[in-house]
Amino acid sequence: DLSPANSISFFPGDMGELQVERHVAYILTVEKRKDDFESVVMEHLRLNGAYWGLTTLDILGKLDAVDKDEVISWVMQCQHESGGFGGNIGHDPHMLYTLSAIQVLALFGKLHVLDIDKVSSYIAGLQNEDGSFSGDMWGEVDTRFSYIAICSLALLRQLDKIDVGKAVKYIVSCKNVDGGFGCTPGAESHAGQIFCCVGALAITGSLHHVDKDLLGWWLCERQVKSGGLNGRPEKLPDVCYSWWVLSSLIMIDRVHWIDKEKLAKFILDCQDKEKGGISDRPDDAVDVFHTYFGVAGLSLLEYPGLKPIDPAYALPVSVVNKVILGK
Ligand code: GRG
Ligand code: ZN
Repeated sequence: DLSPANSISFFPGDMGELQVERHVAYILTVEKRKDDFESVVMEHLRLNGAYWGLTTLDILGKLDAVDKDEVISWVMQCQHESGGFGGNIGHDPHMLYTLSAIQVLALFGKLHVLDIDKVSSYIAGLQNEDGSFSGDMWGEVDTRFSYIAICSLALLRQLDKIDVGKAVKYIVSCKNVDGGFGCTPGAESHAGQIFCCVGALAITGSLHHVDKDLLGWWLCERQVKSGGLNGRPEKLPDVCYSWWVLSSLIMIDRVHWIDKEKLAKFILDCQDKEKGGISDRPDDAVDVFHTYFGVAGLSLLEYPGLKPIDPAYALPVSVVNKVILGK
């Protein structure tokens, strides 16, 4: 409920406001810069960066500030003949960038420019005998790639191209006694992998495999004194877990187990109030990645004025409704 009365009681004025205009300006300069430090470091994963930046702009209601045709033409140039996408023009294809490409095209309502059959065959071709997915032709297996395959194919309406039953079975085999999930069977629970596994199970209608109370307990214990969330026990809080942990709590219906107001304050404290952008912790350097997770986290917390984001697809609810439900 975004009605003013509700918002005011939930986000008192002394909390420090979200610097919408400054974050928009920050993202637009990062998108344009070609040769400074952050851009050089990000070169190989620019398609990921484009997804983070553009989704943030959309949540802030400012997607029309970018040249849509220019972005789409660049995205399509990142596609490899195999059907998968690389992080930039001429780079090798990988699941990570293939999802980003699909998400960016979905943001602009342009999924139809894709050869759907070719892209979905690339993704389906990376499913292994045990139901798991590799990230690319070199074979690294991780539940991140299970999520990416399932999310991508659901957005393309091509889930029937893979063995969903086996994919779910593999994810469930990565569940631990603490209720969480790791990157492979037996690997330690980590909030990032939990998002991937819970997201994939949510999209495939398989959340009954999750012990919601047990996992909800583990996830809400991620909140530390400052209000921020960490990704594992004994670790420092970081704004990105406002996405990984919070989205998971929402998907399993346990978000009321954390202090939402304290978390919102932690995120707002990580803003660079002069230059724009959000960092991992208060007073650290900002980057697009944490700007996305901060704004997306506030959207999940129903911060006033932000478009709601879907916790499973990591896209605005309006985009998911159009693509998945045709509304
Ligand atoms: C569409 C949102 C979206 C995601 C696509 C790539 C992917 C799917 C998910 C990545 C999930 C993941 C593993 C996130 C964790 C990232 C992270 C902050 C790793 C750092 O881990 P550590 O252990 O840091 O180095 P800590 O915080 O534990 O000190
Ligand atoms: Zn982080």
